[in-house]
Amino acid sequence: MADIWNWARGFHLSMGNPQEHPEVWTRRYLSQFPDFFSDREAARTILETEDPLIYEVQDMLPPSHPGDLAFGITRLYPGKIGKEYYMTKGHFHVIPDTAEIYYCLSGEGYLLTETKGGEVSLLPMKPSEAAYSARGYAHRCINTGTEPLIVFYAYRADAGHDYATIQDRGFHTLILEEDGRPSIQTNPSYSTLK
Ligand code: PAN
Ligand code: ZN
Repeated sequence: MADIWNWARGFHLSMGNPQEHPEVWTRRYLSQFPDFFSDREAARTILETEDPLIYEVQDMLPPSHPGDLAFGITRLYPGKIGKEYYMTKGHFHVIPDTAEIYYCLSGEGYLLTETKGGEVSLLPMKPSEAAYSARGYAHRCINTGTEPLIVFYAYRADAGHDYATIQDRGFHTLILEEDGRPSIQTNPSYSTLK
């Protein structure tokens, strides 16, 4: 990585523009995680004709030192797979006892957070609002608006990401569009998704 990221001495940078520091951007297309959506049939049908970009992440991932902070920007596009709004994969941290802070820059949606025991905290996100994902909680961004949902986040650098648990079990809660607005529903496949 370029010299700008001096984790030992500090640094500053301009953020959020994919043209700057393109090497730290990761893009997630539907074909990379179709099974995370509840309506897999709808995902498959879309993939027959296109592979939409669902979100992109600028992750300033430092070398894994517990005293460092990983941080970045997530840009989650608007759209739906079936009735389910575009969302990030979502994950637990490998070190479960690590929280994360999100700050909404633009757009609207939710930070869905929940424990392995299925305890849910659904946190709204609008510009200038922060959402705190407590330690032990998995987290996922959901865009319920018509513009990109853009958030800044920061967490302990060595926390690590566990996607497999979410891939296997799903989240307890789904946000689906019903009658043109977001509706909070229990995931009928929770725990049984394979
Ligand atoms: C965030 C997320 C980011 C993308 O940086 O990694 O929003 O979501 P997924 O990692 O679920 O694809 C974070 O929570 N880091 O720990
Ligand atoms: Zn996280």
